[in-house]
Amino acid sequence: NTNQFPQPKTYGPLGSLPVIDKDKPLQSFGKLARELGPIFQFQFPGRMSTFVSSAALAEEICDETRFDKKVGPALQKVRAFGADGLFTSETKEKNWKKAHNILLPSFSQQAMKGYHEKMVDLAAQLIQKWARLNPGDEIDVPEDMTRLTLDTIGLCGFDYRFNSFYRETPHPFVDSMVRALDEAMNQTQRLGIQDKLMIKSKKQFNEDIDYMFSLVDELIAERKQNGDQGEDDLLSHMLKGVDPETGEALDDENIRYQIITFLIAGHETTSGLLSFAVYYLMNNRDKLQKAQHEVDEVVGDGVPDYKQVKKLKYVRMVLNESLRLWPTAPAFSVYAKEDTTLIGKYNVEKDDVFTLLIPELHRDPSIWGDNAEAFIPERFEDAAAIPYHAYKPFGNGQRACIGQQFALHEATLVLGMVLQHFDFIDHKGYELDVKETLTLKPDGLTMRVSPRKAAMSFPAASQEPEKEVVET
Ligand code: FDE
Repeated sequence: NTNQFPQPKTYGPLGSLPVIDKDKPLQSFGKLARELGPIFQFQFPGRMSTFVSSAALAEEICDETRFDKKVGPALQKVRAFGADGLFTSETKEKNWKKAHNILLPSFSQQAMKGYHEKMVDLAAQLIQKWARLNPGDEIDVPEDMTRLTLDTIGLCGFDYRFNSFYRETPHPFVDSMVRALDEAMNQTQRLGIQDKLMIKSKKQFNEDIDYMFSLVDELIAERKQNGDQGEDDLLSHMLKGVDPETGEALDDENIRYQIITFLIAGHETTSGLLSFAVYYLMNNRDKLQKAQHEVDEVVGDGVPDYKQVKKLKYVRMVLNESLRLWPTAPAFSVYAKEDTTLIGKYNVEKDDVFTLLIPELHRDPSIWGDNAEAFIPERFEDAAAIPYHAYKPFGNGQRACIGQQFALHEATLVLGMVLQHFDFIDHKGYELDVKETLTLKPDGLTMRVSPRKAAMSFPAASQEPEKEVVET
C-alpha cells in the first residue's frame, strides 16, 4: 500500500526526519500538508505514517464503523505511566469500556454544577494574584494558567490541593509528569540504538514514574482508609461506581492510571486553550471589548454562578475559535478495522493507520474560507451550521474527550472572570511562537494587566491553603 500518496524527500535510514523541526514536529507536518496536499505519507526510521488534513478525509476516518482509535507510538510510550487509563488504552481493552461507563456521569453537564464552586475557588486565586501585582509587573500567562488548571483538576478530581499559586516553582508531581511526558516524546523520535544509550534519561524516567505512582496511590489509600466523608469528586465516583453493563467496579491500580490520565489530559490542554484565548483577545481589541461587555451584562460585579457561565455565549465562542486555530491536543490517529477506501479514491488495507492534523483541518478553505487564519469568534454564532467533521478539537466519537464539558466550563468561568477584572496590555509586542510538547501553547507569552474594577468582590477571596504543603 505504498507510493499511493505524495511523500517528502527521504535520507537513507533517517527517512524524512531531516525535513522536520524536531522541536515543532506538528507544525512541520502542517507545513508539509500545505505543500503536498490533504493526504501524504511520511517515512520515519523504520515505519511509514499517513497524515490527512481535509474535512472530506476527516469525515471518512471519523466513521467509527470502519475506523477505531490507534494508540500510536507516542501514546505507547505514555502507557508507561498511563497504562490502560482512558486516554492510552485500546478500545478493545476491558478497562476502556468499563471506565468509560463508570466515568461518563462524572463528566456530564449535571456533574459540572458540583464542580462549579471548586472551580471558582481556584479562579479566585488567579484573580487575586493578578490584582495584587504592581503596574509594571509582567504575567507569564501559560505558567499561571497551568497553575490554575492543574489545581482545578486536582481539587475537582480528588480533593487534593497542589497549591500552585503558593509556589514559585511547580509542584514536584508536575516536574515528574512534564519530564516523563517529554522523555516519552523523545523516545519516539530517537533511533533504536540511540535510545538504548540513554541510560540516564531512562533512570530519571523510572524515578519520575515511581514518584507519580506513590503520590497517587497514597491519595487512593488515604481516601479508602478515611471512608466516605461525602466527597463528590472523580475519585469518590471511581471508588463507588459500578459499570451498569457488567456490574463491575474499577480496581485500585486502574484508578491510579485514571487519576494520572486526568492530570495529564486535563491540565496542559486547558491551560493552553486559556493562554491562546488571552493571546487572541490581547491582539483583537474589538473582540476583547465585546467579550467584556457580555461579562458585564451577564455577571455584573459578582462571582459568576453556574447558570451565568452557561450564558457567556460570546466568551464560549472566543474559546471555540481559539481551539479552531490552535487545538491544544493537535492530532489523533485511527486504524482501519477492515479493507476499505477513502473518498472512493484511495485503497485502504485493514490496520492501515491515519493521523489527522487538526490545525490543518481547522483551516480547510472549503469550510473556513480564505480568511481561515483570522480570529473571528462570530464563526461560531450558529454552531449547528459548522459541518460536524470540520471541527475536531476534542477528537471523535466514543474516543472523544470525556473532559470536554469540564474543560469548557472551567475555561469559560476563568476567562469570564479575567475579563471582568482586567484589561490586557501587550507590553512587549509579543509575536506568536507555538511550543509543542504533547500539547500546544504560546511560548513566552507575557502581558501586563490593568484593573477594570476596584478590589475583589467575592467571598472566596482570602482562602488560605487548607492542607499543609509538603515539599518532597
Ligand atoms: C481525549 C481527548 C482527545 C482524543 C484523543 C485521541 O483520540 O487520541 C482529544 C482530541 C482531547 N481530549 C482534547 C482536549 C482538549 C482539551 C482542552 C481537553 N481535551 C481537556 C480535557 C480535560 C480532561 C479531564 C480531559 N480532557 C480528559 C480526556 C480523556 C480521559 C480522554 C480519553 C477519552 C477516551 O475514552 O479515549 C481525552 N480527554 Fe481531553
